[in-house]
Amino acid sequence: MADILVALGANLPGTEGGPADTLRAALRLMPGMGIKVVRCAPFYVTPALARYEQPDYVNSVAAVETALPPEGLLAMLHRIEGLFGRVRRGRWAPRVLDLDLIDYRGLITPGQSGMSGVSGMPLALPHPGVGERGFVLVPLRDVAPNWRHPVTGEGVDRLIARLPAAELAEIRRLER
Ligand code: A4P
Ligand code: MG
Repeated sequence: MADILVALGANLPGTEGGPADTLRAALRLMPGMGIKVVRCAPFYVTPALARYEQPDYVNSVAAVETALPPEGLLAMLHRIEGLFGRVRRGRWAPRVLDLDLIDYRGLITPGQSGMSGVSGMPLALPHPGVGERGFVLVPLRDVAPNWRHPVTGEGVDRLIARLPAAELAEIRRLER
Protein backbone atom coordinates (compact mmCIF):
# COMPACT_ATOMS: atom_id res chain seq x y z
CA MET A 1 0.00 0.00 0.00
CA ALA A 2 1.36 3.42 -0.93
CA ASP A 3 1.63 5.61 2.11
CA ILE A 4 0.99 9.20 2.87
CA LEU A 5 3.94 10.58 4.83
CA VAL A 6 3.99 13.72 6.96
CA ALA A 7 7.22 15.14 8.42
CA LEU A 8 7.05 16.88 11.78
CA GLY A 9 9.58 19.40 12.99
CA ALA A 10 9.90 21.96 15.76
CA ASN A 11 12.70 23.99 17.30
CA LEU A 12 10.99 26.61 19.46
CA PRO A 13 8.97 26.08 22.64
CA GLY A 14 5.20 26.49 22.28
CA THR A 15 2.04 26.42 24.35
CA GLU A 16 2.46 22.68 24.99
CA GLY A 17 6.03 22.89 26.23
CA GLY A 18 9.19 22.01 24.32
CA PRO A 19 9.40 20.85 20.70
CA ALA A 20 8.82 17.17 21.56
CA ASP A 21 5.69 18.09 23.54
CA THR A 22 4.42 20.07 20.55
CA LEU A 23 4.97 17.12 18.21
CA ARG A 24 3.15 14.76 20.57
CA ALA A 25 0.23 17.21 20.89
CA ALA A 26 0.02 17.66 17.10
CA LEU A 27 -0.10 13.87 16.62
CA ARG A 28 -2.90 13.63 19.19
CA LEU A 29 -4.88 16.30 17.37
CA MET A 30 -4.69 14.77 13.89
CA PRO A 31 -7.33 12.02 14.21
CA GLY A 32 -9.97 14.61 15.13
CA MET A 33 -9.10 16.48 11.95
CA GLY A 34 -9.52 13.59 9.56
CA ILE A 35 -5.90 12.44 9.64
CA LYS A 36 -5.42 8.95 11.04
CA VAL A 37 -1.88 8.33 12.27
CA VAL A 38 -1.04 4.75 11.27
CA ARG A 39 2.57 4.75 12.48
CA CYS A 40 4.94 7.35 13.83
CA ALA A 41 8.72 7.16 13.94
CA PRO A 42 10.68 7.85 17.12
CA PHE A 43 11.64 11.48 17.65
CA TYR A 44 15.14 12.62 16.72
CA VAL A 45 17.15 15.64 17.81
CA THR A 46 18.82 17.14 14.74
CA PRO A 47 21.04 20.19 14.20
CA ALA A 48 19.24 22.95 12.31
CA LEU A 49 19.90 23.10 8.61
CA ALA A 50 19.72 26.87 8.41
CA ARG A 51 21.23 30.04 7.15
CA TYR A 52 21.88 31.23 10.68
CA GLU A 53 22.37 29.85 14.17
CA GLN A 54 19.19 28.46 15.73
CA PRO A 55 18.18 25.77 18.25
CA ASP A 56 18.28 22.05 17.38
CA TYR A 57 15.12 20.57 15.94
CA VAL A 58 13.05 17.64 17.06
CA ASN A 59 11.98 15.76 13.92
CA SER A 60 9.85 12.76 13.12
CA VAL A 61 7.76 11.29 10.32
CA ALA A 62 4.24 9.84 10.50
CA ALA A 63 2.51 7.53 8.05
CA VAL A 64 -1.11 8.64 7.86
CA GLU A 65 -4.39 7.72 6.23
CA THR A 66 -6.96 10.29 5.20
CA ALA A 67 -9.89 10.84 2.87
CA LEU A 68 -8.59 14.36 2.21
CA PRO A 69 -7.06 15.07 -1.21
CA PRO A 70 -3.43 16.32 -1.18
CA GLU A 71 -4.30 20.04 -1.17
CA GLY A 72 -6.92 19.49 1.51
CA LEU A 73 -4.44 17.59 3.64
CA LEU A 74 -1.81 20.34 3.32
CA ALA A 75 -4.42 22.95 4.24
CA MET A 76 -5.31 20.89 7.32
CA LEU A 77 -1.63 20.57 8.27
CA HIS A 78 -1.31 24.35 8.00
CA ARG A 79 -4.36 24.71 10.22
CA ILE A 80 -2.75 22.51 12.84
CA GLU A 81 0.47 24.57 12.62
CA GLY A 82 -1.67 27.65 13.20
CA LEU A 83 -3.29 26.13 16.29
CA PHE A 84 0.17 25.82 17.81
CA GLY A 85 0.94 29.43 17.09
CA ARG A 86 3.16 28.95 14.06
CA VAL A 87 4.11 32.31 12.64
CA ARG A 88 5.67 32.24 9.18
CA ARG A 89 8.77 34.38 9.56
CA GLY A 90 10.40 33.35 6.35
CA ARG A 91 11.99 30.33 4.89
CA TRP A 92 14.00 28.16 7.25
CA ALA A 93 13.24 30.45 10.18
CA PRO A 94 12.92 28.75 13.60
CA ARG A 95 9.40 27.50 14.24
CA VAL A 96 7.05 26.14 16.89
CA LEU A 97 5.77 23.49 14.47
CA ASP A 98 6.39 22.58 10.84
CA LEU A 99 4.28 19.94 9.16
CA ASP A 100 5.39 19.02 5.66
CA LEU A 101 3.66 16.69 3.27
CA ILE A 102 6.53 14.48 2.10
CA ASP A 103 4.74 11.97 -0.10
CA TYR A 104 1.12 11.44 -1.06
CA ARG A 105 0.89 7.95 -2.56
CA GLY A 106 3.77 8.61 -4.93
CA LEU A 107 2.14 11.62 -6.55
CA ILE A 108 4.47 13.93 -8.48
CA THR A 109 3.37 17.53 -9.04
CA PRO A 110 4.82 20.00 -11.53
CA GLY A 111 5.88 22.38 -8.73
CA GLN A 112 8.24 19.67 -7.51
CA SER A 113 11.54 21.44 -8.00
CA GLY A 114 10.76 25.13 -7.79
CA MET A 115 9.96 25.98 -4.17
CA SER A 116 10.85 29.41 -2.96
CA GLY A 117 9.19 29.30 0.45
CA VAL A 118 6.58 31.89 -0.44
CA SER A 119 3.46 31.33 1.64
CA GLY A 120 0.55 29.94 -0.35
CA MET A 121 2.77 28.26 -2.94
CA PRO A 122 1.25 25.45 -4.93
CA LEU A 123 1.69 21.99 -3.52
CA ALA A 124 5.04 20.40 -4.35
CA LEU A 125 5.19 16.60 -4.22
CA PRO A 126 7.28 14.83 -3.25
CA HIS A 127 8.49 17.48 -0.83
CA PRO A 128 11.56 19.13 -2.40
CA GLY A 129 14.81 18.12 -0.79
CA VAL A 130 13.46 14.97 0.87
CA GLY A 131 16.12 12.88 -0.85
CA GLU A 132 19.00 14.83 0.70
CA ARG A 133 17.86 15.48 4.25
CA GLY A 134 18.91 13.20 7.05
CA PHE A 135 16.39 14.72 9.46
CA VAL A 136 13.57 13.52 7.17
CA LEU A 137 15.09 10.31 5.78
CA VAL A 138 16.12 8.75 9.10
CA PRO A 139 12.64 8.84 10.68
CA LEU A 140 11.07 8.11 7.28
CA ARG A 141 12.95 4.80 7.16
CA ASP A 142 11.51 3.85 10.56
CA VAL A 143 7.91 4.12 9.31
CA ALA A 144 8.39 3.18 5.66
CA PRO A 145 11.55 1.07 5.18
CA ASN A 146 10.53 0.12 1.64
CA TRP A 147 9.85 3.70 0.57
CA ARG A 148 11.28 4.85 -2.75
CA HIS A 149 11.66 8.41 -3.94
CA PRO A 150 8.76 8.86 -6.38
CA VAL A 151 10.89 10.77 -8.90
CA THR A 152 14.24 8.95 -8.81
CA GLY A 153 13.03 5.53 -7.66
CA GLU A 154 15.87 5.33 -5.14
CA GLY A 155 15.19 3.48 -1.90
CA VAL A 156 15.42 5.18 1.47
CA ASP A 157 18.40 3.03 2.56
CA ARG A 158 20.36 4.08 -0.47
CA LEU A 159 19.52 7.76 0.02
CA ILE A 160 20.63 7.55 3.66
CA ALA A 161 23.85 5.77 2.68
CA ARG A 162 24.70 8.72 0.49
CA LEU A 163 24.46 11.27 3.31
CA PRO A 164 27.67 12.58 4.87
CA ALA A 165 28.66 10.43 7.86
CA ALA A 166 29.09 13.58 9.96
CA GLU A 167 25.46 14.59 9.30
CA LEU A 168 24.15 11.15 10.29
CA ALA A 169 26.29 11.06 13.42
CA GLU A 170 24.56 14.22 14.65
CA ILE A 171 21.04 12.78 14.38
CA ARG A 172 20.27 11.47 17.84
CA ARG A 173 17.25 9.44 18.81
CA LEU A 174 15.25 10.99 21.62
CA GLU A 175 14.12 8.59 24.35
CA ARG A 176 10.40 8.93 24.96
N1 A4P B 1 4.30 23.79 0.16
C1 A4P B 1 4.28 23.32 -1.10
N2 A4P B 1 4.37 21.98 -1.10
C2 A4P B 1 4.46 21.59 0.19
C3 A4P B 1 4.57 20.31 0.82
N3 A4P B 1 4.63 19.18 0.12
N4 A4P B 1 4.63 20.29 2.17
C4 A4P B 1 4.24 25.23 0.47
C5 A4P B 1 4.59 21.44 2.90
N5 A4P B 1 4.48 22.69 2.36
C6 A4P B 1 4.42 22.75 1.00
O1 A4P B 1 6.41 26.21 3.49
C7 A4P B 1 6.55 27.10 2.42
C8 A4P B 1 5.44 26.92 1.42
O2 A4P B 1 5.55 25.64 0.81
C9 A4P B 1 4.03 26.98 1.99
O3 A4P B 1 3.31 28.00 1.36
C10 A4P B 1 3.42 25.63 1.63
O4 A4P B 1 2.09 25.78 1.21
P1 A4P B 1 6.54 26.70 4.98
O5 A4P B 1 6.29 25.52 5.86
O6 A4P B 1 5.75 27.92 5.18
O7 A4P B 1 8.05 27.20 5.05
P2 A4P B 1 9.34 26.41 5.32
O8 A4P B 1 9.04 25.11 6.02
O9 A4P B 1 10.31 27.34 5.99
O10 A4P B 1 9.88 26.18 3.88
P3 A4P B 1 10.30 24.89 3.24
O11 A4P B 1 10.87 25.22 1.93
O12 A4P B 1 9.19 23.86 3.31
O13 A4P B 1 11.45 24.46 4.19
P4 A4P B 1 11.61 23.05 4.77
O14 A4P B 1 12.09 22.21 3.66
O15 A4P B 1 10.44 22.63 5.52
O16 A4P B 1 12.79 23.32 5.74
N6 A4P B 1 16.62 21.63 10.08
C11 A4P B 1 16.34 20.52 10.81
N7 A4P B 1 17.30 19.91 11.50
N8 A4P B 1 15.05 20.02 10.88
C12 A4P B 1 14.02 20.62 10.19
O17 A4P B 1 12.87 20.15 10.29
N9 A4P B 1 13.34 22.37 8.65
C13 A4P B 1 13.61 23.39 7.86
C14 A4P B 1 12.56 23.92 6.99
C15 A4P B 1 14.96 23.96 7.80
N10 A4P B 1 15.93 23.29 8.64
C16 A4P B 1 15.63 22.22 9.36
C17 A4P B 1 14.29 21.75 9.38
MG1 MG C 1 7.24 23.53 5.89
